[in-house]
Amino acid sequence: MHTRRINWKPTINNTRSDARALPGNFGVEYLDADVTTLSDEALRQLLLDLYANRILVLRTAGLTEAEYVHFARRIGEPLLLIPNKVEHPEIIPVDNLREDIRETKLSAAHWHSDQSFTSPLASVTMLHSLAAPAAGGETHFCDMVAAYDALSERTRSEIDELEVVHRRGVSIVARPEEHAPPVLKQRDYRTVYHPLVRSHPITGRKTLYAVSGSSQGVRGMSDTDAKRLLESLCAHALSLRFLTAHKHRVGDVLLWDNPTTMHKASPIGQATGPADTRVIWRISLTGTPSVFPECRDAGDA
Ligand SMILES: O=C(O)CCC(=O)C(=O)O
Ligand SMILES: [Fe+2]
Repeated sequence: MHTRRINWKPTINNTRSDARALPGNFGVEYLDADVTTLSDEALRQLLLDLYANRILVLRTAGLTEAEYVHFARRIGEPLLLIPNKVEHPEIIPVDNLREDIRETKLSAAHWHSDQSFTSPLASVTMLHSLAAPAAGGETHFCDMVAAYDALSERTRSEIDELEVVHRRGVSIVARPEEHAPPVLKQRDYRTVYHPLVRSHPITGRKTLYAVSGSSQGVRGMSDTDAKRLLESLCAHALSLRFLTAHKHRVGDVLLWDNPTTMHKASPIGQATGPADTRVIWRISLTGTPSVFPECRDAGDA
């Protein structure tokens, strides 16, 4: 079936008077975002801003669990990764309150794209900040579209058709000190293949995808060659000009587009008081947002 894709816009959208570029290399922020009253048209525009800018920060006065989940469900289908909240299993608490935070501290401190070891992968991930430490706790991002665009034509033609082998665990390009081996469940041993270069399902923009995180090899390539290739693409993508970081403030809802970004958490110690407490509600989504019915058959968003 023919699917239409939305024209990509290269700059931040200024139809909203409260939209402004984030201070780093990329990203956009809405200063006064009432997500509970967004029309479908406003949500389409919000998502186009997200896709064009990779990350979008909504400054809110704070959302209830129900408001947050309702907003998220308009953007995709929540992945029930750790269904430990009885009423709203869509919400994954990310905090530094627990005593044993070694795993929490390191499990997301390596460059990755959420759920790249599964199919479908995560489309948009959202973090709503309830408590923010005075120092540290930023989430770091890498713009994989800009990284792809900056490759030479020759490299692009060499890698355009390659498929990367993904499996949960420590990627062959990871720095072990940044990546604690995850505790694996039976389903995590499954291998999936994702294109190294993907077209974004909504915008059609080409992007490098998840060179770090769960990458274990390249289909049809020796381990040595695959490691060399993925390491060089990773080093390229992690050049300073493609990086930014967001410092969370209470009330922020940070959204990112997993297909076109990698991210990592900053390791943070256990909270000792309000000044260093970090409490975030994470929701990761999959699928195509309902407000883009024309893109429904375009594959993983
Ligand atoms: O805590 C953060 O800043 C990011 C968390 C993260 O990447 C994850 O939970 O997958
Ligand atoms: Fe993540």
